[in-house]
Amino acid sequence: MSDIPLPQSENDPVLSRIEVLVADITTLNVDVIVNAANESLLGGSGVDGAIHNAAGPELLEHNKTLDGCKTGLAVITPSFNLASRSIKHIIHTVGPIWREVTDNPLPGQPNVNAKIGYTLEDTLLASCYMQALTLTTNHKLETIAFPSIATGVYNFPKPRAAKIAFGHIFGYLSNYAPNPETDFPKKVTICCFSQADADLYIQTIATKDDWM
Ligand code: AR6
Repeated sequence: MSDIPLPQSENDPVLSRIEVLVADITTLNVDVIVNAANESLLGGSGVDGAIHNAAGPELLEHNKTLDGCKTGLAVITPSFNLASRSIKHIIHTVGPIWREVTDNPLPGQPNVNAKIGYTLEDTLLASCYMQALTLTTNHKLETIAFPSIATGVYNFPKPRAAKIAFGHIFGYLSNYAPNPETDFPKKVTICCFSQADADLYIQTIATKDDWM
């Protein structure tokens, strides 16, 4: 695992609460980790498989009692075997499957998303981050780690996903949890699974004033 210093983080009180790591998310020392799940919540490959393996079969049994989770929404569960580390909870969220051409989400009406320059997938991915952060606030959890949701099996373009992820994490902390003494979460980890992904986030953050 490598801890990567962010550009300008010393001078920016919000940026100093965001870190980028290269790691297996199940090994982190945080209160809650986010799972990039599918709508069944019954496990899969990628980070979902790693989290189910590490949490153990009780997680699957628990999730069978839930009614799944729609794309863009999030649910919180116990962490089962991961509690032996510091991880107390898992937030399962379902990222959008990337499609090159997005259908109009409201047939017969103007496609508002397309007109203002973002796709339905962008909105749904943003919602994953906002929902997970809101659960973290409501459950008073201090530290949360995100994988790069939807950028594996679901094929969301990585540079686009990095902007959405960082932009919404930064925006959420700035607007909804500005005081780390009293607000939750206090710290957000972006957990990458390769150095190349981490480099992309560092670049995205370094150029944030150009695109945010
Ligand atoms: N720790 C951190 N990040 C990881 C890990 C790990 N252990 N393993 C993979 N990644 P993906 P998606 C990264 O495919 O695109 C599953 O089958 C990976 O490199 O896990 O949202 C679900 O059940 C990538 O950057 O999730 C769904 O069916 C990121 O995690 C579907 O895949 C997300 O890749 C969800 O697809």
